[in-house]
Amino acid sequence: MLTIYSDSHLLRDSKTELFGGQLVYPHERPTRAAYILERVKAVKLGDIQAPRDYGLEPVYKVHDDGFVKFLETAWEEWQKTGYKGEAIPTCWPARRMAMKIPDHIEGKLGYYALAAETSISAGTWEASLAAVNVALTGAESVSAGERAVFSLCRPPGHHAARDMYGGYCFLNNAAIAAQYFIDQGAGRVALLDVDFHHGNGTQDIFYERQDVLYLSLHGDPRDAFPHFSGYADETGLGDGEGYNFNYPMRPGTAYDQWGASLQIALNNIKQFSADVLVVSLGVDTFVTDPISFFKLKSDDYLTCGGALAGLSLPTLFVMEGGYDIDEIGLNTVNVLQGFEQA
Ligand code: Q9C
Ligand code: ZN
Repeated sequence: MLTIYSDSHLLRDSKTELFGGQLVYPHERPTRAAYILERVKAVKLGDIQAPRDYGLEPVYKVHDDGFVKFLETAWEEWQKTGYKGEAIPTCWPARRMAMKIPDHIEGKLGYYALAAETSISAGTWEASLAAVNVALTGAESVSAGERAVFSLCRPPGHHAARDMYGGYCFLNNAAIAAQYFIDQGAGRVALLDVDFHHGNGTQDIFYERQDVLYLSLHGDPRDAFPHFSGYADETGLGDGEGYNFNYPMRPGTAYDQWGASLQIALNNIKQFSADVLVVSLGVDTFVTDPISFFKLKSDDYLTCGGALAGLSLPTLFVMEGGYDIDEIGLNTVNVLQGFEQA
């Protein structure tokens, strides 16, 4: 399997994550991608290619103009205030408050953020844009006839909505790739999200559309981030009604139950008769993940990959989360090897 990778992810190296009331070194860190790349090389998964540059046009197809401009300039604006730390929102438009975009960076951060753990730091914009190019280059290769491609994106993307960032995500790599497939003539794209967290951003982007089917297996929002999205009764709206499937699961879920939900999701993808599959691939479902509560084992990722291959669709894997860094290479590449060996 072909892997798309860029060293530009190194530009995203925030020093702070607001976690448990403390500022800690982020779970979402550069070694994640380094260890995955190392495993790709160790097992000789296939060629590794650098991304091409697609510019901002594909980004604007999925994200709001003001939001993109905000991300582009946020770090510079924040630095001008003279604050010493990284950019973290502290004030939000909560219930019954004005949904107007303030001029001051403090207000803009609150307007565009969906959570406070994700600091904006030097290089965040550049790395986020590079991750989009990694996803798009993979999509282009799949469009050109590759059976499956792995886009080793970092930072991740599935929490980024049309006009919101957070959950370690800024631009929605998988959603931008899905839109690219549609623009290349695909009639129906299935976007299956197996990251531990609900991909609220991806759901938001396609919620009123029936050309992109979104399905997500994740920690129940009663128990897990992002807490305000991901319930089973979120099924789509308008034209998109019936084209959004959520499979929330409770703490302690192991592969017996997780795999059963996966089979239901795969059956829904078959019924939809998708032309292409995008997989938002997170391995934070792993038993020893430091921020999650599912109990998947390393071998379960081989089984999962095999099940995905059973759809017999052109497939783009887009990297999302996974924070047990010692095992992230093994677990991620197991999905890809399970897929290839099926
Ligand atoms: N107590 C991704 O996996 N904070 N994002 C969780 C847990 C945010 C995860 C707090 C987790 C975001 C792409
Ligand atoms: Zn996650």
